[in-house]
Amino acid sequence: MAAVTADQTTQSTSGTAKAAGRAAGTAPDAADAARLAVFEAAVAADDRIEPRDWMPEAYRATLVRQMAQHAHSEIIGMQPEANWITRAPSLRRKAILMAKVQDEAGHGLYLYSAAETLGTSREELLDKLHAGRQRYSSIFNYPTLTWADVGAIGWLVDGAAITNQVPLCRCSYGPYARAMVRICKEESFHQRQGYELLLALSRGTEAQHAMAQDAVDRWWWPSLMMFGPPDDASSHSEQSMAWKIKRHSNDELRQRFVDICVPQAEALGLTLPDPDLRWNEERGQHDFGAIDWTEFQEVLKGNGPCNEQRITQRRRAHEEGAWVRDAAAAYAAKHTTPSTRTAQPAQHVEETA
Ligand code: BYC
Repeated sequence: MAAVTADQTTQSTSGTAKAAGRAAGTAPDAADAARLAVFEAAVAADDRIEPRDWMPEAYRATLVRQMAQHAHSEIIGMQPEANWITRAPSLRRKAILMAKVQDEAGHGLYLYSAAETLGTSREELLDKLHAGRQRYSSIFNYPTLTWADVGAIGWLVDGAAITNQVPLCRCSYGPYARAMVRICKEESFHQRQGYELLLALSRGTEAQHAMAQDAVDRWWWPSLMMFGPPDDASSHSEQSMAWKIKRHSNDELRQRFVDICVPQAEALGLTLPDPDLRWNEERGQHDFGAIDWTEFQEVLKGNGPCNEQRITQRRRAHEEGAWVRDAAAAYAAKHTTPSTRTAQPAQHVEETA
């Protein structure tokens, strides 16, 4: 482990807690304890941990796991909606949907870049996704059967994502928190487009209303599963909350989402498919029915309706994109920046100038 040096005081989490770490002794154990104390004090003080700050390996590994899963979800999440781009019912709807799917590719890029600051490359993360060694959100293993599914994804899936992600803007790891600020702004637009699309269908013909209701019936429960297993079965929550990576538990955020959706469903003129859903005066929150956690576990094991299709398509897209990566690398090698050039041997600088 690198020693805590004066250099660390120049990092952006340079609160008093961090500065105290400079006093670390020379004995390895004492130095380790001092570094950990600095890290823990920074987290307790709501300072941001930045890439060059010392951090426990388990904190780094947890961030890589969550951020990689998040990035993978963004790019796999392009598939169900892209399925409808060519069949959007108007030019306006097509343009909106294309922009949304493109935004999701962008979110994936912000997140892979943020994960790279932890010392892991995008190639490595993609290899793990393609080999089935890292996860992506369960929600994207469900099919988009009708045009109304595009609306239900926007309203419910992006709505659930915002509920989960707004607290991540205050995540203790700086690059992840900053990426989330921009992502949440765009997700908010995505959620509104889905809501507006469903509203148009709900107020349309009887068949359109039925199509909207059917989409909500199919997406409601999987959207609740997006928040992860119940708190008593969540293996990572306690530690992630202690590190302020997560600010709320899975169940807290799920409850918040249900409470937000109930009045929105009423305004849409649609019904949430849960006979047990009702306001609980005492709790000041809605009670809702039992989630089918067996279905969730099956989807996580790869047995959801579209797991196979999604990962096959992802691997194919990666292989077909090889020429783009090669071209980008060749272009970058040709157009090195001035700072890169000074690092090259003189002969090379002359050749590329
Ligand atoms: N799906 O201990 P837990 C989007 C796994 S994309 C699959 O509670 P944690 C969008 C979990 O990984 C937005 N796996 O975990 C894009 C763990 O497995 P391992 C996606 C899940 O991390 C395109 C195990 O279950 N959002 O918005 O503390 C179009 C135990 O769980 C899921 C994010 O990724 C799941 N739903 O909490 C439209 C948000 N849930 O690793 C929209 C960032 C749990 O032990 N991520 N697992 O094998 C998080 O906030 C957290 O990682 C979670 C889970 C709340 C999801």
